[in-house]
Amino acid sequence: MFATIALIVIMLAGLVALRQPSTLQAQAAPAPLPYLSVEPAMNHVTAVNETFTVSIVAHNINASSQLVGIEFRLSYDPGLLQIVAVNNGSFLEPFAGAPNQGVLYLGPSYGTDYVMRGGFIVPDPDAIWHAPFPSGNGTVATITFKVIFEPPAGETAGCDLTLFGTRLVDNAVQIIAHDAIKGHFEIAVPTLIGDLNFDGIVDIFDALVLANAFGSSPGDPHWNILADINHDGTVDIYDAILLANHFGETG
Ligand SMILES: [Ca+2]
Ligand SMILES: [Ca+2]
Repeated sequence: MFATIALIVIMLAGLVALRQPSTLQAQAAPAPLPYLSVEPAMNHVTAVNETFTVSIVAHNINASSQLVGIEFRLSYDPGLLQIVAVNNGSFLEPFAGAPNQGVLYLGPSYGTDYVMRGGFIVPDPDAIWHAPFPSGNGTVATITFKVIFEPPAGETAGCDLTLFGTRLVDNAVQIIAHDAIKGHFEIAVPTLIGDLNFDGIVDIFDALVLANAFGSSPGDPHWNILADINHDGTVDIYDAILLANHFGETG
């Protein structure tokens, strides 16, 4: 009998170990693990004082994990960006109805280079949480940044938008294992559309810059944000057409 129980414990321990992906695996294929991400991952602006909004999105939340609270910190470069708005996402709302008592949002609270935000489902008056528990994907919060720095012509500036100190908490106040995926921000101020090398004329050299980045998206080794002339996150024929339309122009 004891031996049987011991065997079952060992098997369960093995199963639990199997369910804990290594960090490397999590980075390569985050899909099976719950994760928070910054979306869109790439944020490109072309002028100072522009604003852009990112969503903090929860993914792969499993109802069986009985999640009741989410907290995150998002860091940025305060020399480049200023936060102008933090709004609630709706992810927890559908799971917070009676006899639960709604969602309580915490923050935003600001550090020198980050914002912190939390929210949790308020249990019933006896401190019991009731199903259904959160599942699937949804937006936890949206954060709007204003760009406060303009790089010199021909240069770009940018920073990561990094999630850290993230916590997914279950109804036993235990941390649910999860991953966090950062976003990025870049500003490049064009003086002449299609002048990708900033020499004052749109010519074959700019076309070569674009050709070198052709087919790329953010994260690809040959990605060049300048070549994405229409700012849709891919260097493709539409960018080439824009360049061609301005071919020969000077400024
Ligand atoms: Ca040029
Ligand atoms: Ca493009």
